[in-house]
Amino acid sequence: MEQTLQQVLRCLLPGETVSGEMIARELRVTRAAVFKQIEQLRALGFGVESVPRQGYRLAELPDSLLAPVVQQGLDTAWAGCEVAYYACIGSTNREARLLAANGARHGTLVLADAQTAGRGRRGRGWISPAGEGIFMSLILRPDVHPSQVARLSLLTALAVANAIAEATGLDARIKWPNDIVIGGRKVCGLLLEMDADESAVHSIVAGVGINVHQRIFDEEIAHTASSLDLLGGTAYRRAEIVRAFLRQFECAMEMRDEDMMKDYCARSATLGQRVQVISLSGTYTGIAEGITDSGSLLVRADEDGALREVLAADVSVRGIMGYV
Ligand code: BT5
Repeated sequence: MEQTLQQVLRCLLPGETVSGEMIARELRVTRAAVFKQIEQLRALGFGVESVPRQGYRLAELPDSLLAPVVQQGLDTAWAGCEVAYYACIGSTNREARLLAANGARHGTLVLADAQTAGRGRRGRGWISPAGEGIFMSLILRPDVHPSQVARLSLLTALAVANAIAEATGLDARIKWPNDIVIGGRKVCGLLLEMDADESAVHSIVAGVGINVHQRIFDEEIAHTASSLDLLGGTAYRRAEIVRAFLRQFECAMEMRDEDMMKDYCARSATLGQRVQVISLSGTYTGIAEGITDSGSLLVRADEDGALREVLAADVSVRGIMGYV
């Protein structure tokens, strides 16, 4: 059903008037089946006009993440080569890992309009209301050793921050290690998961959740979170942001390490700031001075002036003046 819907949409996207008969012939379904899908598209907000004796014409495109909408005009070489869209799913990361285990191609994107069990790090959750955000997971099969995966995590953060900046003009910054913040508010979280053994990475799933249209937030995050629409004072198109992400991801993958790190540092919200490092063994403050190739944060501790390496897995880092 969903498959045919997306195929009918693909026929209509160029904006020309197409006859029901032509669509039916192309998709090898009945005209009645085409009509049913047209009705379904209308119910989803697609403005499909009936042109007497000529057929159907797509006059208005809603803010949809259906695969044909996302892939329209996408000019990447491999990122987003295949898009698996779900109106509602538990977690796109979980689905992407299953697809990867079943041989999904490098560059396959899993996208959802809503998640019921969106995952954050260390067992935390990601609030994922229908139609409000972008919930996506990119499947990667890079030829890298497990020790090089940290680079991919930095690169994903850079690609998302660049994509948000490109699509909205907003000053998106990376809060180490995996948040994207704007004006001190979290608008996006990243979760990379990998399937690897000691010597080889089989697949990596780069999960990205972006708040786009939310105007109200659960109490838990009301003081730290925001959305692109709220910050930009307009209504952004989610598919455009997804396309920008896929493009920026390919660009970042092509970059030399030094250039990527330079761009990452330029987009960092954390570097140069006084931070509080909260770990199981205690809390201390210091200045965030650098980021290593393996993704650790270097903090000059206030108490003894020593440079300490902070691993992403171990700690929370908070700015002294607030969330960032
Ligand atoms: C993250 O974890 O920030 C990673 C979130 C990754 C979500 C994406 S959505 C697509 C893909 N599929 C998945 O299942 N996951 C990925 P962490 O740093 O642990 O932050 C989680 C914390 O952020 C929560 O405990 C909340 O405090 C807060 N939070 C939850 N939902 C939020 C939202 N929509 N906006 C801002 N903050 C949120």
